Amino acid sequence: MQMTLKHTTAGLTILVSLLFFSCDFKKSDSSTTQTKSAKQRVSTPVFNSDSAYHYIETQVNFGPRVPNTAEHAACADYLAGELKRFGAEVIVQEADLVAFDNTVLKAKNIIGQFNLENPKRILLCAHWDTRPFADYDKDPEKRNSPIDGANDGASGVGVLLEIARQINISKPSIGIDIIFFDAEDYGQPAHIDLQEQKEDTWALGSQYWGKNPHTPDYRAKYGILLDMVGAPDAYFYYEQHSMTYQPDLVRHIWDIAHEIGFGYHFKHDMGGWITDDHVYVTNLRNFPCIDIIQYNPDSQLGFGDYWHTHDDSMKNINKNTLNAVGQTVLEVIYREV
Ligand code: AHN
Ligand code: ZN
Repeated sequence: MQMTLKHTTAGLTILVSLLFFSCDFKKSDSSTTQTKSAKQRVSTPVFNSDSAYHYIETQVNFGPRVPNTAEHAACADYLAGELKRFGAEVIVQEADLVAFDNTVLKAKNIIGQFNLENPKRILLCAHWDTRPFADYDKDPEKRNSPIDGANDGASGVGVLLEIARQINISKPSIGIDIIFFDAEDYGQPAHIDLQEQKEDTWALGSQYWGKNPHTPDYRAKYGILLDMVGAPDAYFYYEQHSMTYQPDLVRHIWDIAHEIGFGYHFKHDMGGWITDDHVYVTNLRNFPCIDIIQYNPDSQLGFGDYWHTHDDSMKNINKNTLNAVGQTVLEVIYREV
């Protein structure tokens, strides 16, 4: 008992001193930046993880957001409404997309544009749909029902809605586009037999947008995709496609995370090759988009054990992780002048 107590006290002391250290660091850093470019640099807002958590919970409360369901339609209206409330110019891009099993998905990519007058832009994105099956659930009877997708889906969107709210309060110098991609998670299950393996069955919404951008010839300086950014003790590694697109950008973002005190979550180490929305954004639109995605080198599938199971519920969401990702992305965009 006593050992545990001592241990905890020591841990707390280290935590408190780290907090002070990172505050000091931030202060001196922003004042240096201000003297260099006093006109343009807007100081970075403080990310509110309670707020992000609320946006995730609201999405989950609609029920699974599987295309062609009433829950999906209701959530689309909510997401577009929130972006409008935060001052974005909103476009809802609708498309009929054919899934691996030939289901026609009534898909909606939800796009919020900020600082439209600025031609220099950064794209922030996440998928908002949820997987129609729980193919990796340990209970075979539950594998055919759709998941809550609290982390896989709602977390990235929740973090980006909080970023949108902050952008509305204090405008960054650069233009920002936020896209919630649909139909990312309707991909062909890996272990269905008697069925030929099809290509490009994941990320249908971003594939459509990549070929039909909301603005002709749309380009950003770079993009950041958030996927599964809310689980407790999540680690983010260098995703391998992202490293082939722009390794300096990946290192820059990870360096900022370390500098502002979130090195615990951002590992300066190689992760997996993950087929996700950023691959289609990069290849179809010709600018680098990198993926911040939870990676678990010890697990067979590469993600958390909750992945594509019914354990991906609100119990799988942690505010410290949301804060680490949200504050890092805010810092990255407010440093752009
Ligand atoms: C595959 O593993 C095929 N896709 C990873 C992207 C993904 C699925 N993200 C969330 N769900
Ligand atoms: Zn998924």
